[in-house]
Amino acid sequence: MYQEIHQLIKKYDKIIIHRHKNPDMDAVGSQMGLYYLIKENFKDNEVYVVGDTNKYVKEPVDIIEDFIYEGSLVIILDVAVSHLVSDDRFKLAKEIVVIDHHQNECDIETNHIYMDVTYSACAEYLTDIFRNLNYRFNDHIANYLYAGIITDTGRFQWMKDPVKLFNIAGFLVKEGANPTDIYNSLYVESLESRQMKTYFQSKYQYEDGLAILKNDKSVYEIYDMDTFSISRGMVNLASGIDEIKIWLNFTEEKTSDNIIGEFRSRQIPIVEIAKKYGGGGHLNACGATLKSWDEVNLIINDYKKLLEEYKNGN
Ligand SMILES: [Mn+2]
Repeated sequence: MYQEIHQLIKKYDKIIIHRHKNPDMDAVGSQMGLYYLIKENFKDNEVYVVGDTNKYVKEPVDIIEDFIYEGSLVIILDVAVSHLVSDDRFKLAKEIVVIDHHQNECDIETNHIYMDVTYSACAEYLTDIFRNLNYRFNDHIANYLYAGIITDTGRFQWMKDPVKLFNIAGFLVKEGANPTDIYNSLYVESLESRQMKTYFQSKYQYEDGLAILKNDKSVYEIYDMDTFSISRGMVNLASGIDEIKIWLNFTEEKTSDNIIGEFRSRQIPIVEIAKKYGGGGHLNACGATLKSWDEVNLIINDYKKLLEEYKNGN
């Protein structure tokens, strides 16, 4: 079933791996995991990793010229919407493979689309594909893929198919992933970082089952951090509260007037509202880029209505 992917990797000696902008650990873990998988199994292939960087990107990405794309295979991971792909030169490739586990429609022009929402992480999907293809793994590959899985599942809290997921995670541990080391590198934080979270936690507003955090540009005067670390990094400070069914974090970008919205819920599907505002993601974890605080208030109202419907036994 995945032979086509293998044939493509075999056919092309030049492969460029893309993933989504503002990478999370699943995007980076998938990208680097696949990079080392191809390197481990096809020593002579030219393989590149490209994209924007942040704290999750621990190894340098490749800075490549346009001509490298000539006659190349591009593999796009953890995203299937073209404007969310980091580095839009993927269009210059000879052929494109998309591997993703999100809920979105794929608008990237290619016949090689692998989208399966029954995987909780792209890294889980990749592991399954290349395990089935009998590729050789090593501990470096396994650690990257395992890190993608534990971050996208919130340490095995949000699982689409637990039996499949634990099986695949177990496979990665057998191949050399070290969960304790990964946990320590991802979740032990500085005192400053913990104190900062306390600040954001205290700024959440709670009303009628909804938690709302709004960060305008003044936040950067208090904390000099990137937008993503606040939007994605702080949204789940409101998770795990019995009365709160949906939690929303809105953060004005440092370098534009756009407002990045991150939305989460425990049970209620919330992705349709994100899509209505041009965003997307998963059923219970999604986001959208809003143009103004007025638009933010519109989306908050939509989520209030959704909660009302839910309360009335929808
Ligand atoms: Mn993912």
